[in-house]
Amino acid sequence: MARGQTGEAGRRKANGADGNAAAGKDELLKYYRDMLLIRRFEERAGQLYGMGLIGGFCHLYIGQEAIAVGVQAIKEPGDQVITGYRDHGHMLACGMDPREVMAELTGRAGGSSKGKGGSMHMFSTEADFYGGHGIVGGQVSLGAGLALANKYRNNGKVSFTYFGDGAANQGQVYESFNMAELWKLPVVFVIENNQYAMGTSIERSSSETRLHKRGVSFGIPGEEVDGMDVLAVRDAARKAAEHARSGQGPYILEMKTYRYRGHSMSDPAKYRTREEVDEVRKTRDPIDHVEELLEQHGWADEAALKAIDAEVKKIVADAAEFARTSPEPEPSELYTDVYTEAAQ
Ligand SMILES: Cc1ncc(C[n+]2csc(CCOP(=O)(O)OP(=O)(O)O)c2C)c(N)n1
Ligand SMILES: [Mg+2]
Repeated sequence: MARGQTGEAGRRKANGADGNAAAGKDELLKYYRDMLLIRRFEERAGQLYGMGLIGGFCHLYIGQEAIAVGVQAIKEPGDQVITGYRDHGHMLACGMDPREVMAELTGRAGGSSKGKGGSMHMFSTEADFYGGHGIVGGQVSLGAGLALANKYRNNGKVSFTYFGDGAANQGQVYESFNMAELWKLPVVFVIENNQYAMGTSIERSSSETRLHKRGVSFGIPGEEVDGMDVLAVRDAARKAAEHARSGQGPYILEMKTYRYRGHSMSDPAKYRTREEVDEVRKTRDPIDHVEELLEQHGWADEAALKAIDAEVKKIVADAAEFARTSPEPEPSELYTDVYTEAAQ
């Protein structure tokens, strides 16, 4: 396992032993439920894909749930989120309707992009979610642009711009870093380092694998975070957002995480062993971790946790049914919502 991946330090911190990361009962239960919703939603999406109800690309977020949920916990209304194609979990964390997200996956009119965007192209400005982008690293410049707009409007908002370890090697990331620091833009760059870019490990593709150091030559501070620990994510995100919001410019958070499933839906997975995946699932799972904390504190017993799971499963089953029965878009929709009137 890569540097910083042992998880033990993160676990101790999450237990509040060093006084940094703690959460009350309601908060912890909410993080648990929100992460479980993403997991069950993604499991169901995988099934629908297998049944032929979803076509094209479909990148599941299973294993990385603590990141979207932990950052969401400290976001203020109006703070933007923008990410790549591994986006379903972010949309759910932002509060988008699971029905609309699932129906977009099945290409139906009830989907959030009216069935014309699919897995990688969903947006909801009401939920402060700006996509959903298929060009690796492309969203980083757009996220810096959102931050530029925030600064220009002096609205006190922060852009949370997510990208992967593979995207971290794209040139435009560094053009964006330069301008973001030069103009002190309110942006938090969240790198979801899940150790792999499609079929390539970070060790094989990166000369410097400590991605939080990638901002050093621009003067952007960065830190490594246990991305499997929702409380560590939340606390690091709070600190980074305060930095950005108070006019000090961008901040980089490297979230150490892991994706359990294949890159997309067909993945021969020759680049890692089954044992490696099993080991992470067994020892570092972000949902199991919160479950342990809840039990340790006596805040939820097995029956209470099962009830949450049942409630979440019901939401997901309802979303899947909606996604299966919503009609396909009318041919007349082919040219609608392609362009938009620019605001004056
Ligand atoms: C500019 C560009 N190059 C290549 C691709 C093909 N591609 C899609 S995903 C991906 C890997 C990116 O990995 P990472 O940034 O680590 O994100 P993850 O899939 O792990 O979430 C590649 C190379 C693309 N979509 N866009
Ligand atoms: Mg990756």
